[in-house]
Amino acid sequence: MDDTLNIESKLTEFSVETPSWGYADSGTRFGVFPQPGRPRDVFEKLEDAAEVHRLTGSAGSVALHIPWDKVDDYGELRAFAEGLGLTIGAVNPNLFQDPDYKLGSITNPDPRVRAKAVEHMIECVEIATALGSTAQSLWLADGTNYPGQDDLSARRVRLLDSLVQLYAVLPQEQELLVEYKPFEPAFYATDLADWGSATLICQQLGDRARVLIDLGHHLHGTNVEQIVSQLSTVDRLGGFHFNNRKYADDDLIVGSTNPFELFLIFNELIGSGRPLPRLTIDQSHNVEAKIEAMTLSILNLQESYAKALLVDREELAVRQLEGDVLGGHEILLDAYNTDVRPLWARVREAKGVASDPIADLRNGDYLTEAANRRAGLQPAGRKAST
Ligand code: RM4
Ligand code: MN
Ligand code: MN
Repeated sequence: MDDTLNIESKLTEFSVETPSWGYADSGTRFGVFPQPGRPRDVFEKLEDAAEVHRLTGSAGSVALHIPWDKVDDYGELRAFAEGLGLTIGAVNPNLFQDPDYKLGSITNPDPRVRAKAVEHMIECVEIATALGSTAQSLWLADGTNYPGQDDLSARRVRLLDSLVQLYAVLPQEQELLVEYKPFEPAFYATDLADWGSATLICQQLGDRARVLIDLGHHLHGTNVEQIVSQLSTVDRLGGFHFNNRKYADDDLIVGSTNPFELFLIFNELIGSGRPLPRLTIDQSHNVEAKIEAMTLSILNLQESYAKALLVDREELAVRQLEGDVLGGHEILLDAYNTDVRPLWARVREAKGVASDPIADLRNGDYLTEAANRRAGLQPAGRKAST
């Protein structure tokens, strides 16, 4: 077991990216329920992210989605973020909303559409460079709905060919994170459906291509912590999209449905002996209060991480070697059942942030002031991006 000081210094360093899209209005297929004070552009999303960071001390970086967060002047955006004490995290190209992408983006049978998609990915590399970001994070909606709709092998060739073009222009300081998802929006064959497919592609691309695990992107029963272990062993684990689900890609607050899985994931991350990969939240808050949802997500991540740091790894190894089936399991339960909230309150206080972030948010003025400031449709004096 790490000693207390060592654990506290690890907690102090703990850092998670929050997603710009998790602050904005979002909804289901059936409706969108606008919330008072919701940010109207990326600048206001950054303001909300800064509030979450002020409360938790672990959320100093914000992932962006392009074109949702497109602006005319990225120098201005970067300076604005830095002024709030934030950095820009991974840049996510959006390859799923343009009508041209109806039959896929970089695997589309039409070479014109593929070229357009590659061009957008390259544009995102340039945007990341201007913003000081160090990652492209790629999720493809590409796939087919019916057997025979397209040639599976031809789509695989197009996928690699397009990504090779992207990887060729990726600056040294940027990495490529490749996300997978078994279904939705494609319901027969998704082009990057699982961690194996994503790993093969990364291995064909190069060392800076790594797999990103989204907790909502597995079929039921999948052992996600074992995927962590597999990918860590071959140094292909690039990062996480944290959220929680009960059914499919529900994008609910991380740790809300299956906190034990979250703990086991951190247990594998720490057990791998490697530095933590890029940790990002990927949630969309439809009925819950967005800033509170994000704050609670960070707190749940903080607590899972602390519990996993408490695992007595030496004793665990002894019991595993002895073949003590439940002895090892009980070591994990000991750590999981520890109340780490006082520990985190101490760490946050030492960092000068809130010891009780949710109470601080609820009792503070930020939410009311944001609702007052953001009553209109368009932020005053700021031009909408083109
Ligand atoms: C997808 C996937 C991507 C995210 C989009 C909005 O399901 O998780 O990471 O960018 O949703
Ligand atoms: Mn995701
Ligand atoms: Mn998702």
